[in-house]
Amino acid sequence: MTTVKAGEPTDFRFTVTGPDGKPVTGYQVEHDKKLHFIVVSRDLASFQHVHPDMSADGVWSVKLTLDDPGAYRAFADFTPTGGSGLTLGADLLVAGDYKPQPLAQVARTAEVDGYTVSLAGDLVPGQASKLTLSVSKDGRPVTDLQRYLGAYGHLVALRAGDLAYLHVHPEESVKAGPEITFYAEVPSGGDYRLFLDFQHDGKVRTADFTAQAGAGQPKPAAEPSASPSHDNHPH
Ligand SMILES: [Cu+2]
Repeated sequence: MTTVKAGEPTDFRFTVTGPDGKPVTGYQVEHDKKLHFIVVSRDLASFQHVHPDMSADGVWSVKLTLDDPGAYRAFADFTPTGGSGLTLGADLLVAGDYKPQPLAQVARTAEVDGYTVSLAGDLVPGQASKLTLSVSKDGRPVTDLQRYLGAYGHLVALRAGDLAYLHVHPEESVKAGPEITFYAEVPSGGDYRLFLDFQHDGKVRTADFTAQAGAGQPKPAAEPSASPSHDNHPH
């Protein structure tokens, strides 16, 4: 268990230990990076997606500031060279007066920095569910999204309650918006938090949603299950 001081930049360091008991130093690049590091508060109100640097001996480090007291969960999402994708988690604690936020209500739109992002599609337990996020600003579709980490958007999905980390696969697109399409596989019904990173005008922004899986009508079995051309890589 790691403790961090509220509001102070911390040089956060960690290693990934391999089956041989030694720090892993070989990683495959996925979405432009060898390792993606996600930090969320346990109440799923705050979210950070950062990219630590690794030294030759396999020690990762990243400047991290956790603004508010409370419990946080960090996820390292990576693929060791020659292996398959892994997500490892660790708890971080920030001492102080903790005011947990209630889970945001289920919503189809999110506002961030003057952008409106709308969500189409439903999470369906046990199958790849197509989610389309559309970005607009001042009522106009944004059609000049910028590539960030090799794609026009990155989506992280976490299950409320146990913070299960879900792998979401982007659909390859040559169109720079307004729509960004993903396939998310949720294992169960219930509430999920979705965090979309997208870049426009040189800045990365995060739009967040609460979505409920299994809330709509069950899909008829006859519906063709399109096999998306997704890869097996995380988010
Ligand atoms: Cu990343």
